[in-house]
Amino acid sequence: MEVKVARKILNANEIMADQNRKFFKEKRVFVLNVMSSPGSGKTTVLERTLEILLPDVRTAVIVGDVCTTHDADRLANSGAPVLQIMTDAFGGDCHLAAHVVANAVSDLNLDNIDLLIVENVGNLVCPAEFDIGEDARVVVLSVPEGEDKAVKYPLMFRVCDATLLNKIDLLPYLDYDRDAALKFISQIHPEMPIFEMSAKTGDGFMAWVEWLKAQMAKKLS
Ligand SMILES: Nc1nc2c(ncn2[C@@H]2O[C@H](COP(=O)(O)OP(=O)(O)O)[C@@H](O)[C@H]2O)c(=O)[nH]1
Ligand SMILES: [Mg+2]
Ligand SMILES: [Zn+2]
Repeated sequence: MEVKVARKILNANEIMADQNRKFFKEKRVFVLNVMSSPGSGKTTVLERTLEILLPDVRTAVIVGDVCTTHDADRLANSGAPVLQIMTDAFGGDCHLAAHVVANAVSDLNLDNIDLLIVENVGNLVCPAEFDIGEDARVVVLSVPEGEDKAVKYPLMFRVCDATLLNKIDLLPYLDYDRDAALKFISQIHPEMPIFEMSAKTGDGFMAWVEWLKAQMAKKLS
């Protein structure tokens, strides 16, 4: 019974996600879904990414958290239009569903936007199951989380198009086996690009932003 209900919810989500995708295509907006566990550095990575992208790439951001507007406040400093979704209004969901994104998007003017970034709720499990109508998905994995998260949360790494391996500035302070981490990620998703970076120092950001721009060019050209 529970399985049937879960399947129904996911099917309804698929239909809504397809509608979102159609709408984004009409608006010629590329949508990036950014996922990770809490604290791996999504907001910090996005702050730095926006610094590089703006003003050339006209970007808007939707941020999902259970509570608070902390992340929207941080990202709004970039000057980009930012909208915070607080999922406690939707029963405290630990992911963004397609209809929640559709609702938020109706409050944004996408006419002059090329890129819509969605910072998902911090969680390595169910955000991977909910298509929101995005064009690309990335997972931020930070070094202090350990080497083996890709094999512990394989769906997340399977559905993503790239891994942003963040906080490499901390490597000298940790017993982190970089080769093992890269191997685990490749085991789950062979050939997936892995960008090793530090949102603190800015290391590795150019390669990541070039990749993102190339994905956008594929859709929007
Ligand atoms: N040392 C270091 N700290 C980072 C880096 N990126 C983010 N942080 C810190 O990690 C904490 C969580 O970052 P945040 O961006 O809020 O993570 P989010 O919950 O995934 O959005 C903050 O204290 C950040 O300053 C990084 O590359 N290196
Ligand atoms: Mg955040
Ligand atoms: Zn959830």
